[in-house]
Amino acid sequence: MKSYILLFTAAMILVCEGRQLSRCELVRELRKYGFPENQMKDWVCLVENESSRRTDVIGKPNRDGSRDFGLFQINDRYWCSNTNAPGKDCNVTCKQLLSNNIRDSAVCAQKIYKRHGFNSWYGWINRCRGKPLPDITSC
Ligand SMILES: *[C@@H]1O[C@H](CO)[C@@H](O)[C@H](O)[C@H]1NC(C)=O
Ligand SMILES: CC(=O)N[C@H]1CO[C@H](CO)[C@@H](O)[C@@H]1O
Repeated sequence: MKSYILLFTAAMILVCEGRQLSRCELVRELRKYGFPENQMKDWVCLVENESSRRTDVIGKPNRDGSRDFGLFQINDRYWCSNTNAPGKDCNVTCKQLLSNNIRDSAVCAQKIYKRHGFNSWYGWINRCRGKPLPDITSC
């Protein structure tokens, strides 16, 4: 019983460590890392649908067994390394992409965008492309 309580406590601490940004906090963070204003609503929509603006989300395994990490749900097949050493195309560990400091995630997302555009993200294709985008006028 005791060990269950310990496990539960540990799990809660892990759950609570992550941070859910408000929509305007997200906009502020994205501005800080130089995301262009004319793409802002698309990025907000993308992040809302990929991670609900939570920094610490690890997605369910994809069909090919790969997983998606963090705010932008970045894939470990090509972009981040699941070892302790930074690697793959963004030269980061996947764990770094779960940090409350979104710097590494932001830089990596911009790299992905540069290469493939928003079409890299199913969350964007399915829920944002050609659809009404989130209102950020008050941010
Ligand atoms: C990857 O990042 C590490 C530091 O995290 C750095 O030492 C290394 O030079 C980088 N490698 C490349 C190819 O940029
Ligand atoms: C699941 C999810 O987060 N869906 C969101 C996708 O984006 C639209 C527009 O911002 C939201 O309204 C949905 O809630």
